[in-house]
Amino acid sequence: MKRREFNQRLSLAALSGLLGTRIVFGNKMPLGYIPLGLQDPDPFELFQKNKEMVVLNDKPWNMEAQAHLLNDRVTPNEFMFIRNNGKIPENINPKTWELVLDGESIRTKKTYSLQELKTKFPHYTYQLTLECGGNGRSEFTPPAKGNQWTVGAVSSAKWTGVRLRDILEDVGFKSDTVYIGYHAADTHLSGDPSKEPISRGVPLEKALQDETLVAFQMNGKDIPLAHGFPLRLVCGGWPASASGKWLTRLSIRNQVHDGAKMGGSSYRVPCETVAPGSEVNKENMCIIESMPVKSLITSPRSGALIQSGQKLKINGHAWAGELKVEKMSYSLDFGSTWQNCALEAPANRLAWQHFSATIAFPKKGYYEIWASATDENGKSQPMVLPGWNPKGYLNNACHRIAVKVV
Ligand SMILES: Nc1nc2c(c(=O)[nH]1)N[C@H]1C(S)=C(S)[C@@H](COP(=O)(O)O)O[C@H]1N2
Ligand SMILES: [Mo]
Repeated sequence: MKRREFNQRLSLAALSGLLGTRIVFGNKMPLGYIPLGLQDPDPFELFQKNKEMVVLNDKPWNMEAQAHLLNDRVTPNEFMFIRNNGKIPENINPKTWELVLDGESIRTKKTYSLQELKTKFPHYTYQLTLECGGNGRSEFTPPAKGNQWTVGAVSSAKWTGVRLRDILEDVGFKSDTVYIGYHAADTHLSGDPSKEPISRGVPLEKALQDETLVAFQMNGKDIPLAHGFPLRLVCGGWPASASGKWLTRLSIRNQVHDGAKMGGSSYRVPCETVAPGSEVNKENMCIIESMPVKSLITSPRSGALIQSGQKLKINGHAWAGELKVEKMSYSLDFGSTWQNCALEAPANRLAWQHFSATIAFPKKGYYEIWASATDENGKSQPMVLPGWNPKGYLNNACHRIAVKVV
């Protein structure tokens, strides 16, 4: 056998090993060719995610958790969903990273280095719940386009940074200030440098809240790359699209920010309820602000088998955007009657709240456990589906798990 052939055979075997299956027609593959299946990075390794996370899209990367993965009180990186609209920036250098403050309503335009931000302003740490506006989209009918999130596009990590308010007060803003818009270093999928993948923000009142951070740490470490390293805006309780990752610029606007994905039907819902499938005019679409009341049973996972006569402890989290969750209930009979769960206070404002209950089952058989939270204004979750909207946002239907008592 010629040495060349021998090499190719060897590498074919090695490549098959890496792919986890044999390469059919591998003998026809050009010498030195790397199969596409091995060219894409493994996202679990790349982003240090748990293997049970679910990849919804790779261009751009979108990944969600499953309910049982979100059992921690504070979400660790491995279970945090990733929602990207563009390409993650490359070659990030935190030593030269800058944050520019500009806009029509700024008093003095200013640029801070990352180091300056960290040394000039006091640091604060809050646990902040971030839920994608489209979490739960997969359940809507007629279906809505976009990532088909099930229940796992929500997280509640601890964020450390400086207050956006302190920065805004340092640069000074005029009395006509309406909105703070963010700009970031990620790039548009088209490759067109004049386009931004996303540039949203929040009204001044939200920007001035104690918990609105320009963060440089998540769970006590540098923010992981996929979640906005080295600097990120974090606005807990609002659709997570308001929390700009890879933050490079904040614009103090004298109008509602008009960056990418602020207009049209992006992160907007009909101002008034509409019939499923309706066309809605632009003027009748309102920007999503505080997220609605919602909860998730994170233990046990759906499909659990319970021994007859044994009690089952369930637990999970509940959150209600800017509001507190006041009451948490579960139902064993498809929503006919409800029992109270024990509900803890949040670690701080805008953090989710932990709940638990111990359930005794009357007899053997199939059950569903439905969970419903009620916010401090008395609003509860809808049992099956909330109001339909063109982009499939704000599905806060009761989370349900199946159990069998055997
Ligand atoms: N720069 C930038 N910021 C962004 C995004 C993005 O694509 N680019 N996606 C937004 C959306 S839609 C969501 S839901 C959250 C997701 O945050 P995570 O990936 O850290 O979970 O980031 C928001 N901030
Ligand atoms: Mo999102």
